Amino acid sequence: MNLKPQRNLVNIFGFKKKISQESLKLLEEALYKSDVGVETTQKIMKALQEKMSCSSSLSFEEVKTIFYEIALPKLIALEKKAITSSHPSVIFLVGVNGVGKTTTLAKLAFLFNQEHKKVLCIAADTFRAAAQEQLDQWVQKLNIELFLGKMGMDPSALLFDGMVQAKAKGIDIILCDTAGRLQTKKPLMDELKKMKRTVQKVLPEIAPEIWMVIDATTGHNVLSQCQEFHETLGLTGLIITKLDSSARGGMVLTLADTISVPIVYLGIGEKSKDLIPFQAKVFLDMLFEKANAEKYPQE
Ligand SMILES: Nc1nc2c(ncn2[C@@H]2O[C@H](COP(=O)(O)OP(=O)(O)OP(=O)(O)O)[C@@H](O)[C@H]2O)c(=O)[nH]1
Ligand SMILES: [Mg+2]
Repeated sequence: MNLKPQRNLVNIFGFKKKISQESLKLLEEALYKSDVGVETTQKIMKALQEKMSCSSSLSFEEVKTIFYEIALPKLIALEKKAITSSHPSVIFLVGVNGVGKTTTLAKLAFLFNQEHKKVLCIAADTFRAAAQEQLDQWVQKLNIELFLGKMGMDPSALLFDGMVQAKAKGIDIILCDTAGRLQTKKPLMDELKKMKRTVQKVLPEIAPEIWMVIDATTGHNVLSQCQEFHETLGLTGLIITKLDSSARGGMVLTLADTISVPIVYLGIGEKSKDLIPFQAKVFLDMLFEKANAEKYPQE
């Protein structure tokens, strides 16, 4: 069998041929290369070895069954109902640069708007030129309310004013965009802490949701990024984006091995409808069947 190390599980398991003892090593390599974590990979390899001690080769279905047995419980543990019953819900999207925060914010606004919730987006990325216009373009297209401020202003000050307005208008869901930042830049991380405290100044009874947006193509750096953001802010959810373009979904299993923050949504494209709630079984099916992506809503 010609099993080249591949970058995604679709390609690893996309073959329908038998797996022999010799090809197991290649399979292990391929799992690592597609960012499946060490712990999960070793468990899978051990289970495959045990199974193989009884027969000289394994079918695709047998390998898939073992993978599901090991990965599914881990992923089910990461499922969470996205929105709590608090009113209003305040959701921050945080993360490093360019992962898809603003796009995901627009997708969430679209989703909640469709559920007939009153949504306000707060454009609190006052750092990157054009960040506010980017969000403005999205919300105009979707006909959703936006609170804007001046470039360069303190994002907490902008947030405070936006929160006061949201409270006065009886908004159900407040979505707050933030500027991308590296987890190693302490002053910028402190700025996010300050923003979190600002929510409690206006709505003392509300614990904001802090969702970290992660680009599926990030690779191993994702762990240190996630851990730092989690330590600083107490993340309450993760959103994995760009699963359509990379299919490196194995990194979700690495996350499951090391961090117990639930995954709330998956980004599967650049359009407003390309956001799906995280469901463990659906996600694993997506990894195994390329065609499955077509089953999900597209514009
Ligand atoms: N293919 C694909 N592209 C995405 C997805 N989500 C976001 N993008 C693209 O990723 C790029 C960056 O998205 P932004 O939303 O600007 O990312 P950001 O995190 O807000 O960036 P900064 O504010 O600069 O930190 C854009 O070209 C988006 O269209 C996704 O799920 N799939
Ligand atoms: Mg942005």
